[in-house]
Amino acid sequence: MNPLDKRVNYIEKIVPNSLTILFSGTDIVRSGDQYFPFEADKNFYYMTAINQSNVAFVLIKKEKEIIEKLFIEKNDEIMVKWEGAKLTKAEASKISWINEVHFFEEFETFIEDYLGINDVKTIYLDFKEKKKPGYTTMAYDFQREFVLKHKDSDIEIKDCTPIFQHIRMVKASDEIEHIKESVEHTRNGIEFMMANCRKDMYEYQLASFFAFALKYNGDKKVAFPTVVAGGKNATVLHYSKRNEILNKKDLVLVDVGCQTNYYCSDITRTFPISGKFSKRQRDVYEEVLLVNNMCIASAIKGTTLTELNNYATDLLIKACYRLKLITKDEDIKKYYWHSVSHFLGLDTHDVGFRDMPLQPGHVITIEPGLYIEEENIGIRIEDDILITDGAPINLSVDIMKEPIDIQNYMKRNKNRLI
Ligand SMILES: [Mn+2]
Repeated sequence: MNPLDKRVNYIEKIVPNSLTILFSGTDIVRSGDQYFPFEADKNFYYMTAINQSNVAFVLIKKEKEIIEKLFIEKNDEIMVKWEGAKLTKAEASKISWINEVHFFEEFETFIEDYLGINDVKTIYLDFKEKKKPGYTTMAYDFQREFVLKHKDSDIEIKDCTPIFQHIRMVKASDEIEHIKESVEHTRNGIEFMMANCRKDMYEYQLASFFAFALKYNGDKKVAFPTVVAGGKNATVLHYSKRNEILNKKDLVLVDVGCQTNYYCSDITRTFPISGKFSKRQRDVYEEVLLVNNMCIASAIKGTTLTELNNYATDLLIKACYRLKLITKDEDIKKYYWHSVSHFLGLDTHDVGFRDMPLQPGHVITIEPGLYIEEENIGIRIEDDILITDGAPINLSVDIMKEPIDIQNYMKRNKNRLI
């Protein structure tokens, strides 16, 4: 689906005689003359497919006409020699399917002139979240200046964030392809870790195999900080220290994701550092795997994430009785306390509503876990699932999770180090 078709969904949801103004965002200083790698605001990217800083997109909805304009930065001759060229007008137009591309320096004049001669009732800005002290974005800056300049204006400023939360939930076929590609890179990285996992290795060393696989196979980025947690470290959900030694008696939990064309994957696998599960580890693992598979099968049209989590919790309670971990239902909180699912897309924790019935095109994770600190066991198994009209499709079906497959794979690769 080209960006033009994505904009159609948005246009249907806004009122006529309105202006929508979206900004890609600014470069953020890391330190000195260094900047963090730039990543465009995801709603802006969704609408324009452009990933460049200091770009504004203006969408005008009249009663019977739509006008779209993009405002990009001019190339500076000196900066081109240092950093390379920014998009030209023609390039920006080709990527975004927006015919009218101007330079950013014309943006303010254009808006003022347009408001001067047209009867605009509403301006949509993307505020994202409640303003925190000291936090600002180009949308907030625009609002502040607008209010100063137009004190007596009866134009209503509306937040378009909720509209994006709705339209981004349903993925088009190209978005699903990007997620699949991202999952494939993650599969490759996880297998690379399984093949090269050795006792007494540091967690960060195991993590480096994932980073290597992503970089080597197409310079891909991680979707979020890689979690590699041995033994009881796996009972910390977003454990990010990665500075402990992997003990041969323990399991290691890897929660990893890749970003491809700005679409994320988010996968968790847990495997034995020695290559072989102990009896107890395997018993707990099989219980989590059962819940993983049952929740995937239940991720059907019409259900909600809240319902899926209630279902997962019920199943995990039963599992904990079988594992002799609990004597009453409430004690499950000691061993499972997160949620079994979130939406996935341009963001790892993508926009969406937990109590809205799932529809075909939604992509969610299924990630039950059990965390038994007193036994140094933390297990989570996470897959990425596409909701359809029929049975759900497990996009990460090729990433092994059966204990026998993991053990055989690690055995076959026992000589691999890289
Ligand atoms: Mn997740």
